[in-house]
Amino acid sequence: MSSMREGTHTVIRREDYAPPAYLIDTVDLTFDLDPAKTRVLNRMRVRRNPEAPVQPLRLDGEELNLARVLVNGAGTSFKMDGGQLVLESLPDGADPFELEIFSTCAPAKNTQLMGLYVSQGTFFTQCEAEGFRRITYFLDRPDVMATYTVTLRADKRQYPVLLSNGNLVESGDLEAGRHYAKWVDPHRKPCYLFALVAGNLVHREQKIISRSGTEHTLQIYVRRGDLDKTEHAMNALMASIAWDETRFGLPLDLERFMIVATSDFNMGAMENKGLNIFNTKYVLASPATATDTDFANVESVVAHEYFHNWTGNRVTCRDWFQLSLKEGLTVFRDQEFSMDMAGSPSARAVKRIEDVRVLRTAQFPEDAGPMAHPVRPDQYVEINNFYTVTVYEKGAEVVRMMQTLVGREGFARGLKRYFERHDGQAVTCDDFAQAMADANPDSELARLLAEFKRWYSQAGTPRVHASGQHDAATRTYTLTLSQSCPPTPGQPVKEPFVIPVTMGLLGADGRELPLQLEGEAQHAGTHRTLVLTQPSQRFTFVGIEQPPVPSLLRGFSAPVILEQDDSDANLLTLLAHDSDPFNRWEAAQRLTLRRALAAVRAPGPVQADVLDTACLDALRSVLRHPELDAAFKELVLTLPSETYIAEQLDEVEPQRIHAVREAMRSQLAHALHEDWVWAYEQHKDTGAYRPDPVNAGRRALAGLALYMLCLAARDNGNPVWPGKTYQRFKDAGNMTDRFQALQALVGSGHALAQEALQRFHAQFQHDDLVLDKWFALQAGQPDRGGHVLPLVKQLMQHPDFHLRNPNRARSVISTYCHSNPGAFHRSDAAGYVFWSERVIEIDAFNPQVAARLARALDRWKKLAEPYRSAAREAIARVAAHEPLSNDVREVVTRALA
Ligand code: 0A1
Ligand code: ZN
Repeated sequence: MSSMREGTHTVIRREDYAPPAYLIDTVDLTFDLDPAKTRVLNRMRVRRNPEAPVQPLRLDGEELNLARVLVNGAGTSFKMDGGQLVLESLPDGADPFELEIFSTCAPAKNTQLMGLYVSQGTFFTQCEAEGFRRITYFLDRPDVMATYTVTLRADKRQYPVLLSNGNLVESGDLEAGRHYAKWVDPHRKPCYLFALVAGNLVHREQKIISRSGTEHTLQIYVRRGDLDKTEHAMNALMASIAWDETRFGLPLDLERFMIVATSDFNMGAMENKGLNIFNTKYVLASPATATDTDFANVESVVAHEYFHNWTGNRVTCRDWFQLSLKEGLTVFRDQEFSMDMAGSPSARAVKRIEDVRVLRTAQFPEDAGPMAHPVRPDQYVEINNFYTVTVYEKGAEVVRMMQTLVGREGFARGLKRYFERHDGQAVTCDDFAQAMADANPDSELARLLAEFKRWYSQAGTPRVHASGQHDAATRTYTLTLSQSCPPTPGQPVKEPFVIPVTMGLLGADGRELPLQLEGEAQHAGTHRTLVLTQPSQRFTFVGIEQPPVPSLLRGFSAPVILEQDDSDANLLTLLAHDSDPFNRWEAAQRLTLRRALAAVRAPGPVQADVLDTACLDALRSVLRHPELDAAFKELVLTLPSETYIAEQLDEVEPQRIHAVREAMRSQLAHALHEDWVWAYEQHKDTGAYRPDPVNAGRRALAGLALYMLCLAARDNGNPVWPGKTYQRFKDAGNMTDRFQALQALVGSGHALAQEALQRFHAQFQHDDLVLDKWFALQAGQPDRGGHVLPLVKQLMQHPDFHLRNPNRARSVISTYCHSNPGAFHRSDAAGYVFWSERVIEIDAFNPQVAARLARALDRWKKLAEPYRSAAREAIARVAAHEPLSNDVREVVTRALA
């Protein structure tokens, strides 16, 4: 099968790392681009690595046709071993030699989208993690760094634009209507950062002068017709460049920085040196076609890829186990950038809440399931399976905790030290942590470095149990914090973690109390960070007259589950008064979660009144609050997701959770009806479209209000709000308002939804990214009597559905399997059967996309019967299928273990 790896599913282990036997100093590549058969001439200067024992040179290759191998211009003997090209008789000694390899590949047949492939008539590459070996034979590992010269030759009419990393040094015409371009990248790089693009593209260009006075050219390449959707990405790029210089002193090190968009891409985007390649989803945005969320995503992904230019490219990973070295750090940097761009403290908090929501709904389940792995994994079968929320988002939390322990300035100092030491090198997570600690020798991080690094080596989400005791006689409050961490695959026992717990104490009136620990000469303000290092620790605060209300883990200062059985009264105080907006939001989440869990666990049918008056009143007062921002209100008024509720339970009955959450939503819709009307009227007009946090927040709240009003109308049969919603849908001046109105109609199952969906399709049928939303909205809608699965099957028959396009496949299939638990977990098992069929079908041409879909049943062991047995059967069916990629096999094997 062409899409299968040639090797078997060997386990790669971190402890087996050995330096490369050879080093490659320069690479000179010449491409004769042809979709059916591209010729690649690869001339390398190679030498033995003095640090490694003498051994044969083994070059990685995959799906290549080898034509010629020359050493110093002469033919040489070689053998093939499991896809590798093995050269045994190479010149002795330390002198470099010239190795020339000529091979061909077939980009048009490359459906995996790894290596060199064709999308809509344009050539693209994707080399991370191990795609370069699908272009030429090479030492495909990140610790082999070389300088690249690349010549591209292609038909001039079909491929007028020829791009690669670095600077264009030469270009011109060739015979037979062909032309060429020669690019030189002055920076040494690992091959996973190689890129080329050839096609008929147009571009937006911007010249900028950096702080040091050098000029740079920024370009964004897209298909003709998309140019008017690139302004936002260009602004984001300029803002990212300015931010990295200001906050960390890191300048752009290239004369030319290019972004190219493709609609066929497995992931979000890729940080190839000087030539980032993006999924169109994260480049293109216009008010008419993109929502506020899309605008925010474009900004943060552009920033993320740009920040990799230092964290990832200038300093890269020694091996793929160190992936979080670049990813955790770069996610942290893009999160900080977005917060700094957001401006106000409240807008910063909104961003933080959104990030924590992702962590808790995606990473926590991963850390508790069969694919759990440390931020720095110890082993893998297929590295593509480890581009995970653990490596990315939990990795970012680990970096954030370092910043908490050394302070913002200390962190900038640590990053500076890291680049002074390691610029141009391929290093490890240990090297990063060491630089941070060494630059902050008096910090808690330096003192506790070895223990802190358990965050890199131990998987699983720690639980922190908090209990407090007030002593009126001594006027003290003793807070006991205990930690534990459940076993994860291969790690039955855990050592204690270093957990920074940022906190405050509130009086019953909501005022913040001064925090003075026993033995301290004076108080340290009203907000401080306790550092937990032991299984259990006590902290005694003095001068506390009354039992206080603890506000713990402010800003979500550590990626842990906080177990705190404080009273509803305490939560209501925090919701009303906490100076930390994160914990204010968290108080509302805990209040509603508590009620949801009680209703799920209660015997008998789900009752309509899951939320009590106190809870509804508290939510109402947030909604009506004169000072709080709309964006924050929207987050508080959004109930915990079904996935998050499920995670709190030992045994999951997905249909009951769905029913409880729907009951809560409907209660909110009715009990707060007048308030929703008010909220909608107050926030519905945001004037000329601007995607800033204030305006986006107003739209988000208006959108939620509209949804609630349509939900209420569904129950009372009043046509007024659906009618108004349809009108708003038709008249909307931007995609956010339009799509929210459409969501409200579809989500409430109103008859007008069909008309609106048809109209929307007719209006946007030529815009792929908008059509993705149209598909996803339908596949993700609340289930009514099992109607979603047949609809999903029908959507797959739609002429606009293309299984081979990852965005489109995800918009229907992943939305259904990953994001619509109420519709996916059917008691007749049809959802799981559908899932298994799609995993197998997609695996035959794109293992990466299939393996991600395969993760939808990760948490099957938690399911109640009959779901559990049906899920196991479906997974076993996938596991038994032949052939199966290493990617999917690793996921299903671990799930069944
Ligand atoms: N390094 C990229 C993510 C990425 C990884 C693998 C890919 O292969 C299809 C593509 C992109 C990032 O963090 O943005
Ligand atoms: Zn990244």
